[in-house]
Amino acid sequence: MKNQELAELLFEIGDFLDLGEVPFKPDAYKKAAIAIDSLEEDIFNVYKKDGIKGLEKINGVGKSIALKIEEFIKTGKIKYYKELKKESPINLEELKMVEGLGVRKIKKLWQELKIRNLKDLEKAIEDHKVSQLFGFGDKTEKNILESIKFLRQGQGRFVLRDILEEIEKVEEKIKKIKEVVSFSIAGSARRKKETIGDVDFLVAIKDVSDKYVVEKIMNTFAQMDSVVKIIAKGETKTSIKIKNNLNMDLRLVSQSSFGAALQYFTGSKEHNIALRRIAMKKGYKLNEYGLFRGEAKIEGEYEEKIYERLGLKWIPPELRENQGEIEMAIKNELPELVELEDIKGDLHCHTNWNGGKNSIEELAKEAINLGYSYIGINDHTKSLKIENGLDEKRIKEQRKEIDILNKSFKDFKILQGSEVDILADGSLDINNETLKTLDYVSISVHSGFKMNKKDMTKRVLKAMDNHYVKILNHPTGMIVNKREGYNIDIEAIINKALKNNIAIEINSYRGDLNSQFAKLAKERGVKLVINSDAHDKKELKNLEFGLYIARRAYLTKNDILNTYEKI
Ligand code: DGT
Ligand code: CA
Ligand code: CA
Ligand code: ZN
Repeated sequence: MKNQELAELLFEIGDFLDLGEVPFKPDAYKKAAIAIDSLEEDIFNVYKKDGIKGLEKINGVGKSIALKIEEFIKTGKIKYYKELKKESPINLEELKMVEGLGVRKIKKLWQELKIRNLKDLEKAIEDHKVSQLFGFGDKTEKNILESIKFLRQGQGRFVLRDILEEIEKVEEKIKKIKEVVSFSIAGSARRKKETIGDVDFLVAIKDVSDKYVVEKIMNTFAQMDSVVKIIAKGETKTSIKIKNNLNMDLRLVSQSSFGAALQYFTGSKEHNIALRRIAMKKGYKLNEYGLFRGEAKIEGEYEEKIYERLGLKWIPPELRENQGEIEMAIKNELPELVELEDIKGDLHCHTNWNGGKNSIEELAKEAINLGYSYIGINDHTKSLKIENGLDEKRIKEQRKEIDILNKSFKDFKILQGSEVDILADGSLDINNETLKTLDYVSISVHSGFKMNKKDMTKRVLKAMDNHYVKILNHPTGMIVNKREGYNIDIEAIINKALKNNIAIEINSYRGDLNSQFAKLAKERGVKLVINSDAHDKKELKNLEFGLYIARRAYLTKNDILNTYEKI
């Protein structure tokens, strides 16, 4: 279904028009985009059934937008979008990545200071021009600068969630070729790192001297619709660039070397170096073609056997960072990492009682589809006004709805939690009398990010002393590749969690906690909980990304609160 892709495109057209001088029009595009994004039916079907007339029935879609949708359905593109992008002096894509910069602010920056891109913006901040603009101020200028610094650090790296769809498209295309014997994702994407530099694919055919087959595979890869540039095309490796500047490498080997190549190209480099050293000590040579003794190849086809020959248990890719996994594998002490099937429920999702899209019932049904035993409704509380947070009275009303719904389920339960706001002084914005009625209480910081470390730590520690608290949500405030966390003494938080028996969240959307802190928490004996933070039932499945963080943190089933039947 391409609804989302189309919606994004229309929304961006709206953004470009916003920058220009045409009133009313941008709203039309955005309205249409929102309607298409929430359409249950595949837009292709709508068109197939009733053509343009069917499209025009969608909220916000008039004749001119309907024609553009038709073009998208027929060609996968909208020319008008390309034109706008080309004509616009402003690099909207780049500027929108800056936290806190919306189209309105970007327009002002252009009109007043002729800022076209990040570089211009940096320069203007250096000259303290931005803070003088109406609606900006010193604080905004400082925040923008910090965000730019953060962007620069992570520049060129991608969040796995954002590129997964593109990865799967390649996988589908290549696997379809009948001569392909083995296929795997390799590199950091196989290790499920939080951010990915480029995506590596490994393909094996029976024999790489078969030039015809080699050519066929490399062509298929290089000629995919999404390719914007072929960086290099050879017989063993082809590199391409797709949209958003994401690079992909495909390497082709003979099946007899597939295991060795997979080991090598999965990395990490540090892990490989340590492994090669072990091989050398044992009198072997290890490279991407195989494990050799002298000239004789001893293993090559199976990755697991290569580890075995070196005296090691097979190591899950997520652990391959040379952070102690090799020593553990030698001693046969590798942990049995938590699996998706171990997860019994999600304890952080939002309904349409506040900023979420779906009803409680819709979320519950989706959770049942995913095989969960429970779902925890974790709506915001009253201080978070933009999310229409719940006050005591609405929490009570919501309880009634949940109680009624629960009567209709067998072997499944909706839990009423609440994502209670931690106020600046560390108190909670919901009274204890109400907290007592909830099935569990989660707490989080959603404001005052700029506090100093001492005050922020004190604030959260105080909140954790409320004895109804069960879970601390997204404890550092970071959003992977987007926002740095606030200043907080995470060790002090972990110690308090241990003392008060509070679980700490790995938030799948934000990537907070990250794997390093999660590992530390486990080592101290603190339980973690992996949540999706879904605002839409479709996002429940994003819990998988939190699971990867947990696995990279060496966590097992027992370390995770929501692997238990009862929390
Ligand atoms: P990335 O792309 O920055 O997220 O990280 P990786 O790990 O995917 O790195 P990449 O794409 O440069 O290379 C893929 C794998 O190939 C890497 O994990 C290990 C292997 N590799 C690449 N270059 C070297 C090298 O110079 N020495 C060794 N031992 N392995 C290498
Ligand atoms: Ca890579
Ligand atoms: Ca690569
Ligand atoms: Zn939330």
